[in-house]
Amino acid sequence: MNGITIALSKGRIFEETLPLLAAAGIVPDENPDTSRKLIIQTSRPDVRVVVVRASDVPTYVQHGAADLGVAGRDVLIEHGGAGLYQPLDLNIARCRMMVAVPEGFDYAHAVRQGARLKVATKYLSIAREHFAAKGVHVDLIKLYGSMELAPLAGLADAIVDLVSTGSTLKANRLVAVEHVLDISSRLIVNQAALKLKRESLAPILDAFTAAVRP
Ligand code: PRT
Ligand code: MG
Repeated sequence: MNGITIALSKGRIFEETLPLLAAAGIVPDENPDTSRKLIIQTSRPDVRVVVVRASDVPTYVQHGAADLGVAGRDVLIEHGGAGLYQPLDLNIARCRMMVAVPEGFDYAHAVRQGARLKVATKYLSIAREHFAAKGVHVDLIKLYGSMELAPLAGLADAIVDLVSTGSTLKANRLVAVEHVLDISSRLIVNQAALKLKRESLAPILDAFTAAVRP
């Protein structure tokens, strides 16, 4: 493949990357939220978009199946970042990773007592490091989604999840009790592609850099 392949996930990352792509003269032919196509051509014959799960974006770029991608800091930390350049924070899809518990659960008290907490999360590495640094004893339970249900169903005492507006926590009578990380999405580049396709990639990287909003 001589052209450029960009890996994006549908939903917020696709939507919020559109203005940056436009700044590089790239307009996708279709929106993955309404189309079922997984390979989307663009206004530039040499550029295509592949639509993958958010957590699969680093894998496509690492292995060179995509030259570029956009992925959340959460996803990148869990992936580990091997084979990736991460040249640019795009400042999009922003949110916070938080520890949350059911309303009425005294988290601070439980921690002071040295209680062993059951914590459900999709983000095992981030959670492990967070609680280790705080000296909090936890048993981590891996989930793939809907973390908010875990404390309500009696699976866990607490969750580690992403929060943006806070309305999901509120709707499930959970409260955030600890900040773990500020999250935004980064541009990622395959390390070999950066050398081999430098001439075609550099203008796109420059356009993205100029279009990032503080
Ligand atoms: O949905 P899928 O399982 O395919 O993958 P995904 O959930 O990882 O994808 P997607 O598109 O939902 O998220 C992609 C990236 O967007 C994440 O990796 C984050 O970096 C970023 N992001 C920003 C968020 C949010 N904001 C966010 N609010 N990702 C998820 N959420 C979820 C959160 O997990 C919780 O369930 O939205 C809910 C909370 O939202 P509020 O507004 O109610 O607080
Ligand atoms: Mg999602």
